[in-house]
Amino acid sequence: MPPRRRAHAKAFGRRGPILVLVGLALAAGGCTYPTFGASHGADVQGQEIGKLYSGMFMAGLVVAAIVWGLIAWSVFRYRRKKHDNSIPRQFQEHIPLEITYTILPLVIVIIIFAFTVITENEVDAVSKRPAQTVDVTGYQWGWIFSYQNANGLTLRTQGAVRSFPAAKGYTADVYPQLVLPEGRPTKIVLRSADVVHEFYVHAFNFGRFAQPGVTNVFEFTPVQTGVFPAQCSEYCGLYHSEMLFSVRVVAYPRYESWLRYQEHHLNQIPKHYPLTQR
Ligand SMILES: [Cu+2]
Repeated sequence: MPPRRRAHAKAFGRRGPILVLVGLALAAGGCTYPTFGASHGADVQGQEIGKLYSGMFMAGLVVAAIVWGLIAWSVFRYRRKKHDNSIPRQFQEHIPLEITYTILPLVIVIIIFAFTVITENEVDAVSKRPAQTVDVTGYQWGWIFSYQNANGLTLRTQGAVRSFPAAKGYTADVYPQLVLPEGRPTKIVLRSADVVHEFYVHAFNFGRFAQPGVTNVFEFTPVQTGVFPAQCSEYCGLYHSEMLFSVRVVAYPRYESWLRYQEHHLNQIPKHYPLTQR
C-alpha cells in the first residue's frame, strides 16, 4: 500500500468507530431520540413501542455500518489493479472468527427478543379498573365508538365516510372521533361487523386487526392532549381509504364533562343492544 493511502486508511480506522459512537451518544443523550418514521408516542404504550423500535433500528444501523464498511473496505482495498493479476492472500477455516460471527448475532437476537417480550407485555397489559371502556366496531366503511358511562348507558358516536352515498342516513357527516382522557387508562374492546379492518393510530405506534368473530382488548394511557389522525390500515373494500378517524385526547375533567354532555346529545342505546351497522 502506498504510504499516503495507508495513512488515510489508518486515520479512518481511528475515526470510524469514534464517529459511530458520537452519533449514538448524540442520539441517546439528546432530549429526543430519532424515531425513523415512528412516533415518540402520545401514550404510555406508544412510548414503549417507540423506544423499542428506535433501539432496534439503531442496532441494525450499527450492524449495517460494520457489514457495509467491511464490504466497501475489501472491495476498494483489494480491487484488481492494472497489470496485476495476482490473487490476494486467501483465508479459510478461521475457527475463532467463525465462532464469533455465530455467537455475536445470536446474542444480538436474544437481547432484541428479551426487549420485545418485555415491551409487548407492557403494551398488551390491561388494567383491572380502567377509567373508561370504549367498544370500537369497524365496519364497511366506518367506525363506531360506544362509551359505557357510570349509569350503564351506552353512548354511541358514529361517523361514516363522506363520499359514500349510502352514508347519508348516518348520524354524523364527519369522520368519527374517539375521545380519550389524558393520564388515565382506557380499555378498548375492538370488533369487526363484517370483514377484516385494522385500527391504526400513528401517534400511539399502534395497530390491531378488527377481525370478524374475534374480540381484541387493549389499553391506551394518553400522555399528551391533542387530536391525532388515525385510519383503517387493512384493505377492506371500495371505501377503505375513507375509513379515517381521529383520536382526541382531553384532560380528565374535560373528558368527564364531555361524556355528561354526550348523554343528552348522542344515540343512547341500552347495554344489550345488538350492534347493527348496516
Ligand atoms: Cu380498511
